[in-house]
Amino acid sequence: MTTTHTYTAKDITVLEGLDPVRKRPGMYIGGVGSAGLHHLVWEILDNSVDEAMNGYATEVCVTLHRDGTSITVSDNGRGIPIDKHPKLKKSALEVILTTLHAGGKFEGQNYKTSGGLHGVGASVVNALSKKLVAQVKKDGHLYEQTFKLGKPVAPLKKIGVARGTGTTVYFHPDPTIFPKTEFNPDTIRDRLEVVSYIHKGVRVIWEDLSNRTKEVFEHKEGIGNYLQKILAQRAAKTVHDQPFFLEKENGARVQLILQWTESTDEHIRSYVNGIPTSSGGTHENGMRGGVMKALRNFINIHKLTPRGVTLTAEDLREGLTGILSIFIPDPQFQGQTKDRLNNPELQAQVEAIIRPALEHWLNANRSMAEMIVLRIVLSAKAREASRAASASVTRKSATSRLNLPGKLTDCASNKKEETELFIVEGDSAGGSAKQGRDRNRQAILPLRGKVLNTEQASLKKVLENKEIADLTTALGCGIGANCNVESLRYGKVILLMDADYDGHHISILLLTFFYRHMRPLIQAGKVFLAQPPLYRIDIAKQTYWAHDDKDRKYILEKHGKGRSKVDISRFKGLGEMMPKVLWQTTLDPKTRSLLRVDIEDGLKTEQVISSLMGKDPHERFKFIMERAEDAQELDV
Ligand code: 1YM
Repeated sequence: MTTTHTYTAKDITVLEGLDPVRKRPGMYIGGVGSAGLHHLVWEILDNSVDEAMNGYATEVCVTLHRDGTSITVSDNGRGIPIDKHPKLKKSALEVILTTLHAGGKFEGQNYKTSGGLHGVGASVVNALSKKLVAQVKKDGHLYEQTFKLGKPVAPLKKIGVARGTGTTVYFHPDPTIFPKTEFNPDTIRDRLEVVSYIHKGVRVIWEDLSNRTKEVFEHKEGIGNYLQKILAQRAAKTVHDQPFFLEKENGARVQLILQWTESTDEHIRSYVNGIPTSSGGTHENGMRGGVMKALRNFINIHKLTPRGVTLTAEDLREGLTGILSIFIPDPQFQGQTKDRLNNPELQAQVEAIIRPALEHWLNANRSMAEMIVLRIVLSAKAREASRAASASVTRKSATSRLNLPGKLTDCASNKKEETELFIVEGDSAGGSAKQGRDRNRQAILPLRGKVLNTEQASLKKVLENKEIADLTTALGCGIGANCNVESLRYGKVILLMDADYDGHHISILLLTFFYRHMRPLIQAGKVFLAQPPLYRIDIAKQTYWAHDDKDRKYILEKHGKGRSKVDISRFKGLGEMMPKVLWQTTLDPKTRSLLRVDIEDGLKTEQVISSLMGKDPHERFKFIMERAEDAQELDV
């Protein structure tokens, strides 16, 4: 990986100045929203990490300053070159920071795996910063140069003596470019932690002066330590002693660790140049292909398939937990949040690395391989049993209205798109909703009591639960692998729960169910939350509705000041509300507001659901304690 090529100023290729970056920042950093702002940090961080990967730096340090809007990144590498460029009569450092696409690193001689969306480096950060200060320690001296909006304030100066070598870059993004210049400490912290797992042995120091916290990440075992952490978080029991580990370089640098567990889902985290690819992409497909082929081959050669069972790809992947990290020179990201890799050549390349390595490992570790095969066969058997059960639920719901649950009050319209199913809690809320609704377009399904926490139950148990079975029948779209949005019987599915903590709890249980077993409905934007009021506020002769305490405060401040007659009543539950009021405030499509349920960040959603709803109480406790400060008023 390390090359012996040494850099001199003449190696820099000069393309153009920085005006285009300030004119069209989105072209270089993807946008000027939060992702674009953080992209600046990743660009500078990448240079430090590259220096560490090339074997010249051992430590990378990131500091968020007290104002929360400026950052310092430093490393103890060789220091950005400072010799004078022969033609330009400027220091190499100045050329690197003031010219677009400048840098020996892009010429393919050195190892550069730019993690950026566009990999354009430090000059883009400089162009978009109100102020940037670069310091280099080299040959016993400390050098410094300051820039404003990408332009040098003065030439590079020797400002003192220094021990060791290294580079430090301080920058403050330009508020005329970025509407919001506050960095998110959690985003940076999480990224740094991942960097420390992917680059084993590099010490990554994170200092957040805005919250006065400091953390040091250093993992001798790299992604091996990362896997241990994920397994512990998910409280997943492993089915073989040692994980499969691979590290290889052939065009792409690939690191992979795999462990089959007793969990029922697959959990793969993948990264390209240290950037999480939550929606997968060609590298993940290549990995799955390689794993599938290696396993199938092993099973066939050793004649391990039991009679009467066919193994599907899902069986081979059930319970599989792992981390895939690759480094490639020119990543192409796709999707709204740019979290899917789209380089077509990667699929075959990754597959070709993983397949023979895994096959070899399976053959060399026969007892572990047999445990994995046993796990796969078990999954196939469980799948066949639960498919029979879920097919019967789906069949029942698909056949006709005759099988619909008795407590469903259906709507009259046959035009699916205009219809809505309201899921409410309890018969009394169901009664109000039934009377208040638009009979033609709105159907009501009351559920009784707390819904099963589907995160902690097997699919078989989920299917046996009466409330869930009724809901599945009413929706008609099937469940799990059989879920099909086309057969959903309504245009919208709306959760209508009391505006209190119990109501929120039931909403969360239902959302967990939709997320785990009917995710296509969420992905198709069919699931909504209604927003019933919690308070009625009468001021003079005017009535206002407040969804929560914040709303109430706002209304009182805006309309209640100086009024003598202010009357506030709190609804105990939807059942207490007059049907007409429920219609006006919550059901009437002309006046209500609905929240659409969306999966913004797949990985975060997965983490939150498994830690909050899963089996490990410690994770739940940690999550709550970390957010305890945010919870001001608890409704108990
Ligand atoms: C806080 C950010 O930029 N570190 C850094 C950058 C470079 C080097 C060392 C470096 C690279 C090479 C030779 C080489 C860069 N060099 C270039 C360019 N930290 C940070 N540390 N000597 C030093 O790749 O050959 C661009 S960045 F263009 F000079 F090669």
